[in-house]
Amino acid sequence: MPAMAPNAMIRPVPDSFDQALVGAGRPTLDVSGARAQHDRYRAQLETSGYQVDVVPSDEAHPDCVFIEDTAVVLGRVAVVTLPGAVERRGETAAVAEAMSRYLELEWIAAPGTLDGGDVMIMDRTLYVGRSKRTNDHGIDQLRQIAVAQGLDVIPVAVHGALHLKSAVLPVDAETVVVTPNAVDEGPLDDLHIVYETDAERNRFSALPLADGRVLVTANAPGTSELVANLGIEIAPIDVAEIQAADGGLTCLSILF
Ligand code: CIR
Repeated sequence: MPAMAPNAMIRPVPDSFDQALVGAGRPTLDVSGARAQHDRYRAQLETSGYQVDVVPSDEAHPDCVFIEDTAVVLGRVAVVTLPGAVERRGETAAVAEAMSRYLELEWIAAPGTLDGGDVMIMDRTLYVGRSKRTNDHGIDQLRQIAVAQGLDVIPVAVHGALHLKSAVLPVDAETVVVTPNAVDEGPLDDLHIVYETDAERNRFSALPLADGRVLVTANAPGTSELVANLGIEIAPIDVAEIQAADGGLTCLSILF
């Protein structure tokens, strides 16, 4: 029997994207630019071998393109999150319905909050950011689901970034690129760390693709070169309009 293609679930950029949440100030967000960049991101997923599944976007939720935050896939289970930002809680229902066609569902419930951008899976370990969006109740609920599958959960305090994966990006099975002074690095002891350069602070993001290449943000060439020096084939992509709304490369898809 031929192997099944891995799945990538994405959500298109809504017209309301210019109202997306941003941490600092109110930058002008370019909806059509973000959409063009998202189209190229989708093309990269498809070229690399992902079967791409599109959840319709939702004008009532300007941040819905950041689908990663709404569900975490652990084996045959999709854990539907309770996003830390109240404005984003209505994003989960459509993703849960789409996920239910493939996987069993579990749910994070109040008072727990969890954003998928805080969950980094390395082999059998889940590193989970304790951040503005993810609290200890959310981490405990995720731990219960993870432990049932033989997975470990290690909390990581995030103090200088929106999510754990805003500042800690896996590029291979044991290497992460880390933004200095953004998270408590103690829990990352078992991993090989490469540091984002100071000149490119908060610009580097990465997503390992299905064909072994690693998608990297085009506006962080120096840090990307450090990754390439590890023998990793990098594929730069410009997602500056997505980054303007505090997003990176992981947040635009759920891979399973
Ligand atoms: C937010 O503030 O929730 C969005 N504007 C950005 C979310 C980015 N998500 C992610 O990196 N996982």
